[in-house]
Amino acid sequence: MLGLWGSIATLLLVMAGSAWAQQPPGPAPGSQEAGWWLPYAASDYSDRIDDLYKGIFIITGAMFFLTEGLLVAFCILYRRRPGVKPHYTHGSNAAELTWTLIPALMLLGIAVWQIPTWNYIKKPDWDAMAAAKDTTVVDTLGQQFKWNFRYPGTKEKFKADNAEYDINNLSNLRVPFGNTCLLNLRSADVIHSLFIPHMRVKQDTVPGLRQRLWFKPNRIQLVNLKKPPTDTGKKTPKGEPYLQQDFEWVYEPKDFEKGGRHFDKKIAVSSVSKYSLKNGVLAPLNPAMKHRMLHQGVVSDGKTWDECDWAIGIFEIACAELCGLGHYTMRAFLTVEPQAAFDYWLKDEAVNSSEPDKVWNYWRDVPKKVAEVPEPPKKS
Ligand SMILES: [Cu+2]
Repeated sequence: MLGLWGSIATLLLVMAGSAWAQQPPGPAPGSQEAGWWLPYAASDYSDRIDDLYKGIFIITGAMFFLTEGLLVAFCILYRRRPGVKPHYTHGSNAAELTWTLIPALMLLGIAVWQIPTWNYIKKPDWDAMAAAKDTTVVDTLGQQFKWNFRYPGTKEKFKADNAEYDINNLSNLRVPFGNTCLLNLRSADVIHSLFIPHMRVKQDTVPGLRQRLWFKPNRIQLVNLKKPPTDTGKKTPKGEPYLQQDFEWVYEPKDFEKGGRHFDKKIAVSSVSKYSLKNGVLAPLNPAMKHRMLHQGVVSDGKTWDECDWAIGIFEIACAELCGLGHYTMRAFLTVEPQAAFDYWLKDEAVNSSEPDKVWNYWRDVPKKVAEVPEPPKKS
């Protein structure tokens, strides 16, 4: 018994040691399919999160079956039998020590094993990241029951005099492919939690505090519009057939540039979701809509459904904190798109943006002292 526990603990310590030695983790090569009931992994560090998840799942799963198995086995082995006298025991210090120390060591092993990944994701040099050329900074404001996004500095960048303020985009987060996305995160009312499952990122946001999170998308989906969707045989909750659109992955931003594999494709870059793709990615398919199309590095507006051959898949953003009765409607979308399409969208929004939503009045620098918190406006 002791030998088994001992070898498990040793294994964990070895795992922890090797993880400790391999920091800092670089970009993961990326697997096509995450498996284990997980959605596709689509960001720089998502494979590392998955490795931790799977490792901890295996360890806790094995422990569950081991302990529950022993419990059932002992119930059967030492059940009441006629003529057999029970043996009374008043505890064993050796046994107590064993089953306390070994799980403690295992937990310690897991704790050490995850440190490099935690530091990589949670403790980057935030200022350097925000200042880097290939970083897109987005202000993100949680509100019952929607996510507001804003791109600071864009008014100045595009010299858009008619824009009242920086672009603010409700429920739609757009990021150029190949860029790091840094989100400044705040809440206007209650505790929310920004969750982007495919990026393997989740961060609570608390009123009065600023949180930051970052991710770097490392693949996007191109949805084939020319192939009709296939029927999976399953039903949606509404009882309709569950359809899936054919798609392929793109790993390199340069594939969309001149000479790249997808340079000549006619790609719809703005649309809405209709069918769900495999593993929860949403396919932007609405024939009635006019699309913005990227073709040979040039974006053109108002294309019809038939003119586009491909479309960009959309990732879902959710709130992972039960934040009120409308919590389940607190949903937004992440579009990772080629740089040219993103630039076009950003400029268009900067020039044509409307008044910012009043909720942005809540956005202010975190006061250093409690006394500096402004008084709420008095109700007359
Ligand atoms: Cu919420």
